[in-house]
Amino acid sequence: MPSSTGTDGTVLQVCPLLPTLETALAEHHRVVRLAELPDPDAYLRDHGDEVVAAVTSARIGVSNELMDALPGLRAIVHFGVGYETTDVARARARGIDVSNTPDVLTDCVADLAVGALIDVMRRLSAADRFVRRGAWLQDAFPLAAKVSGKRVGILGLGRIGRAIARRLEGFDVELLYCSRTPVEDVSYRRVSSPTELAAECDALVVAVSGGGATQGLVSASVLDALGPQGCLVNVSRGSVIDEPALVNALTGGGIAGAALDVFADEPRVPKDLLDLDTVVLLPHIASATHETREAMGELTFRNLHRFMTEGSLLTPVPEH
Ligand code: NAP
Ligand code: 8YV
Repeated sequence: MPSSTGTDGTVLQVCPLLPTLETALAEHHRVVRLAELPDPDAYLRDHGDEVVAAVTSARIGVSNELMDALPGLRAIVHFGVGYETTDVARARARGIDVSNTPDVLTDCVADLAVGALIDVMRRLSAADRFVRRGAWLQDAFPLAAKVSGKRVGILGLGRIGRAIARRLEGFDVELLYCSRTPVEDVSYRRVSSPTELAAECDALVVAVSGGGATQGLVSASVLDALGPQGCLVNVSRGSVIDEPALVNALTGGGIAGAALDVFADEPRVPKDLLDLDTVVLLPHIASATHETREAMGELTFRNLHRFMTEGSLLTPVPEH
């Protein structure tokens, strides 16, 4: 298997992964599964220097502590497009390459975002609960908000943001966006700040990357600008939204509703949201289809395999 540029060192699997990915990794490489070791600390102490590559999920990443315990580490391969759980600058400073799985999940995340937007505006989940609890026998379900023709703001017009916008064009929606860099080849209007975006739209869809730079980007004042008729959709990361401010806005009628696939402290969801009929709560499932997870697993494997055989990654994360 190893070539002249490759390596036959150990691959550390940091957390449980897709079963088909785990099988492929184990078939082609010497893999140690950290979570299955009786004493992970002892393994890292005695064998940490044998590990050349770590495979992990976007949710778990590689902590600084783990990175430090692997002096021979040369690649970190993420299953998932987000990689804010790994300190990439720190990895780079040590000469460690980092990859993720862009593009292959874009369609599914965008599909879910549009579904979530329609759900929160037309109140589909709430209407389903209404029927199930027998309330329809007593009364008609209250009217909801129209989706087609509305103004939708996309915060973060990257791969996923653009795919969401493309889908919404089919709903004759007026699209606005905010991202640090202007996107040249779209006709959507760019506004200069998340607050301005929220003030100008009926629904705000959050698709920025996570991490320190976007922490709390959707602040209390952004939610205030969205207003009592406005809806929020978040398929990005929970950290992007000031979650206590969001809970206040939702419980106090500051915004009309929210559809949330991600939370600040997953899998824990703020208690106050659990009984709110204006909120759609999803367990981080935007990429969770058979087709997309297999494609993510395949790309993860190809990154790792190429690194082990040729010494380079297929989809390295961009320089910042
Ligand atoms: P991407 O192509 O890198 O897009 C990220 C976008 O965020 C870029 O347009 C970037 O534009 C923008 N951005 C970054 N910082 C910003 C800021 N401070 N203000 C405004 N815009 C900012 O990544 P992607 O593939 O679309 O994925 C986006 C994110 O979706 C991932 O990082 C991940 O967190 C999340 N995600 C979630 C799920 C899920 O299951 N819910 C699945 C996949 C991905 P500028 O740099 O020009 O600002
Ligand atoms: C995954 C994601 O659910 O790709 C991402 O950044 O958030 C999702 O696709 C998850 O992170 C896989 O670990």
